[in-house]
Amino acid sequence: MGEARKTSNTHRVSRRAMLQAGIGAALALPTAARGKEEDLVPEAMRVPGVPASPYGMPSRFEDKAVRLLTPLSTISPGTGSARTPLHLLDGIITPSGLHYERHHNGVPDIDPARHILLVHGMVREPLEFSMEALLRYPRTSRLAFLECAGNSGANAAQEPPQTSVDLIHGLVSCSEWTGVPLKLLLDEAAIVDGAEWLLIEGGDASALSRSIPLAEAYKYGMLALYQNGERLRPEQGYPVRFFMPGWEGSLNVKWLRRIKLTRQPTFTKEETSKYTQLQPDGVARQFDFVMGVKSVILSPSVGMRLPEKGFYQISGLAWSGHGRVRDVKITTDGGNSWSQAELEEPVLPQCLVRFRFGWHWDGGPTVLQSLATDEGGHMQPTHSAWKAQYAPGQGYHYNAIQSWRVEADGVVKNVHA
Ligand SMILES: Nc1nc2c(c(=O)[nH]1)N[C@H]1C(S)=C(S)[C@@H](COP(=O)(O)O)O[C@H]1N2
Ligand SMILES: [Mo]
Repeated sequence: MGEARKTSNTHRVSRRAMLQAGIGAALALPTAARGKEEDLVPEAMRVPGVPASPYGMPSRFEDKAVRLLTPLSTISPGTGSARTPLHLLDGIITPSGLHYERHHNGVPDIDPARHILLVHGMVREPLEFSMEALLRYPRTSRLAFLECAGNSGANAAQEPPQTSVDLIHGLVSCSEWTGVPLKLLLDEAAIVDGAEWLLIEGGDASALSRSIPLAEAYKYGMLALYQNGERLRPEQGYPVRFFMPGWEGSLNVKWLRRIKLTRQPTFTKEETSKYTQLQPDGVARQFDFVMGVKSVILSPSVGMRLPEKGFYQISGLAWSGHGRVRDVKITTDGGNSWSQAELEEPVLPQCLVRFRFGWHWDGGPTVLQSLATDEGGHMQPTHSAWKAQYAPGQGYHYNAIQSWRVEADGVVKNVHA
């Protein structure tokens, strides 16, 4: 390095800019390039590239950015989940091919030409919608996260898992969803007095079904047909899914087949045997729909190793099912002092928000945490405060502050602080 010459002015400028930005030490190396300019022309400029393709794929050098598969059943191989590799992505949008998956009995292969959506029960006019008909209704779009109620539940364990941030927190993703407002269909079917709930059923082998209060579903529910600009992926519920921004994943019924208006909740298996939260007094919370405020530092995170002391950009995601994230505070000294992270625009309700924070690591052991508050004033609890709300073993709706311990050798560990 000592022999290398600094060859250009721009190089010095960017070094100075980096220093001014607080990075502390520039990471780029002074160029060792010498010789004639044409000798420096890279190989890719000397031969024609490959032609255009019908559907683009990521670079072959990005083959690590894939979903992490976690099958839950050997009897039923389609049952399980696949997590989003959150720490390998940036911004707030999850590419459709990396959206997390959670299937209770595999992904059905549904021909949209034969799929029918039924609206019935307490309506004056029970209706059947072909996909062709549904696609002629007015649509709206919105950016929103989707999160499984079981996301982050691994942290509810006594011993914090030393796996990866993606395996712990990767059951959340964020897309632009486009579809038909539910209220258009309900108005057409004409709701009968006394209807208070909906039963929403999927057309897969698990017939996943959930009860949802009519008032909220009428206001915010969407029949999603498009995701990130293209028709839904089969894994996300093609040809149509129910979408309820900010509400727990399982309510967002995929391969939507039936909406039935009812007086009472139906008490399906997904709201009795699953997706309830047992409390210490033996009473379970049921119909706990909204995903709480949460944040997680993705970089650095468990399993990584900081190569040396110096500048790091702490970066992560925050979200709340209640509305907008108001602020994210960061501590880099185990909670002794807190600073505001920068929230990157757009900051939308029920949407992932990217936060960033510049940090100079002095090389000593420390604990990093992020703490999100939403516009409703909801704040993430500590791990022990979260645990105190529930019976042991209850792992749904885990939204406690995530603590990462940075060891003196730079290794990052998951700790319950
Ligand atoms: N029909 C049907 N809908 C379903 C499921 C399912 O197995 N079948 N899984 C639910 C659960 S538990 C979650 S978390 C989300 C996952 O949606 P995704 O696979 O698009 O991420 O879909 C929900 N909707
Ligand atoms: Mo879920």
